[in-house]
Order: sequence, then structure tokens, then C-alpha cells
Amino acid sequence: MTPILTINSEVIVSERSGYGENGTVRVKNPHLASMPEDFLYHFDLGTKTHNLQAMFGDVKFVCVGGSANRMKTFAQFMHMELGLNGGGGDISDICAGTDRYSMYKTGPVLSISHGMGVPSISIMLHELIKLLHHAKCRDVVVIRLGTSGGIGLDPGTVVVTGTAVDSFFQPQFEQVVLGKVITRSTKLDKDLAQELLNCGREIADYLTIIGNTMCTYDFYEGQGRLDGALCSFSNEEKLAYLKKAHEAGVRNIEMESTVFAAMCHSCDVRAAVVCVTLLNRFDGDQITTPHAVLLEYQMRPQKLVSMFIKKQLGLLKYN
Ligand code: R2B
Ligand code: URA
Repeated sequence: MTPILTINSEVIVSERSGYGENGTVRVKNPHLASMPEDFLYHFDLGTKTHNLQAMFGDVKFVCVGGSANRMKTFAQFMHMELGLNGGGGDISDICAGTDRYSMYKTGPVLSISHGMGVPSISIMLHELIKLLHHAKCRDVVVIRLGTSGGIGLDPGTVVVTGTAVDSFFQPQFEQVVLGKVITRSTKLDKDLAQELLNCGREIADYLTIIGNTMCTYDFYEGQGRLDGALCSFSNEEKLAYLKKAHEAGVRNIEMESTVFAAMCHSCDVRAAVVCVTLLNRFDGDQITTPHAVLLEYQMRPQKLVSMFIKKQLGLLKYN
């Protein structure tokens, strides 16, 4: 492993050491190979109890998002878009044995919910990456579809993340491991982001841009909101921080992108983040937009990603 940076704690290492064999997903854990069984507890799936290769070996696109309902809607939408609805029947939750996450599969597309925040998505990603590894999936793309607060953008704008940054606007994710801070790079796949942007540009109904996404550990004070149960700063301080974020290229704020980018990058998985903005944080903190409008906003990343998948599968032409 090659040291790449040192930031106020431990040496930071680049764990990227080339692609897995034949485009397979790498796990970076020497202990896994000697385990007689790997049970993915939060998915209620295991290497002894399930034939993971038969169930998931053909997966090419994994789409993840916070809400279980939204990811079910996405799976049903993709099922239609891929012309698979003739097969009939409802798409069932593969993780029905647990209520931690929901998972749906339609053709080569897996749709999984990850809950809110870094700890929740990180648990899901550990198990997802191992699942893709055990299933011997190849050339998989993982995309997070989400909601966010915009900075200087009209509500409803779709932001494809260029770089995921932390609350100090740094492209890194810090994790405490055995009492020490480990820092990982949050590099995302630039070509994939560009391809997604191109799809967004073909959809004329709303604006799609590439911008930096700031990931925070909290929705309220952590995102500079004045309307939480606690608030330790003034309106002026809040606006100054948001202005600084904007100057650093941040165009939206959400709560999962840094760990998502860091884990995918470390395991050689091509990854992207596509989030719609629900409000412009320069104008306020509360989300009071009518439910129907929010639902339409949430479909925007789904439509964009559906277009991308269909192009990749040759079901739609590239312009
Ligand atoms: C966006 O929206 C959620 C908070 O409302 C959080 O999961 C995120 O990243
Ligand atoms: N999600 C967030 O994390 N922040 C917002 O402002 C809106 C959605």
C-alpha cells in the first residue's frame, strides 16, 4: 500500500491496487478467505444459506438510496423501463427476513435502501461489497440516488457529484479504527459522472450539473441549520459558512457521499452519486415544499439513472 497523504493523525494510505481480476469486486480483508461461512447479517443472506452467485451473479448496476419505499419504486420503475413487466408478479424484497434494509432485483439492476447517515450506509456497503464479491459479479457500477440541500441552486436541480467532501471541504473520509483515525480518499469515477451528466442534459425538464457534494454527520447543526433543537451559531455565521462551501465548489449537502465514495474507491468499484436538491440553503432551512412536488423531484435522479442504464444495455441510443 502506498502512502498518499498525511493529515493530522495517521498515515493515509491509498488502498487502491488495481482492478479485481476480470472486473470482479475486490474485498480488502485478508481474514475473509479463511472464514467457513460469511453471513451478511443485515441482509439476512449468507454464503452457506444462499447460492449468492446464482441469485446475484448477473448484477451490473447497483442503485442505492436512503428510503426503502423510494428504492422499491425505483425497482418497479426499472422493471417497466427494461420491458420486464411482461413477466408479471410483484418484485419482492430479497431482504424480507430483516427490516434493516430492503433489496429488490430486476434483471441486472439491484436496488437497495441504506437508511440515513454514514453509519447506516457504511454497514450496508460492507455487506453489499462482500455480496458482489461472493457472487463473482463483474464490471459493476454502484450509484447512490438521493436527496440533498442545494447551495445557490434552484430546488429540483440534479447534482452529479464531482468530488465528495467532508465538512472542511476536504476530499476525504475519516474513520476511527482501533482508536486511530484512518483517512480514505473519496475519489469518484470522473468518466461515470460525465456520462451521467450527459444523460441529465438530454432531459430538458430540469437542470443537471456536476458539483462537489458535502457530506455531514447531522441534518441540523451539522448542515448549518438554524431550526434544530440545538443551535450554537447566528444566521450570519451560517450564511458565511454556506458561502465558504459554495466558494469551495460545494453545490449540495447530504449525509452519505464521503463514506460511499471512500468504500467504493477502496474496493475498485466504479461509483457515482446523483442527488436532487430539495431547497436552496441560501433561502432557508425548512423543507415545506408540497409532498407531490417532492415526489416529482425524487423521480429526477431515478429517470436520469434509468436513461444511463438503458444506454449501457443498448436499449437506448447514445446521442
Ligand atoms: C439526504 O436526505 C437525508 C436526510 O433528510 C439523508 O439521508 C440524506 O443524505
Ligand atoms: N437531505 C439533506 O441531507 N439535507 C437537506 O437539506 C435535504 C435533504
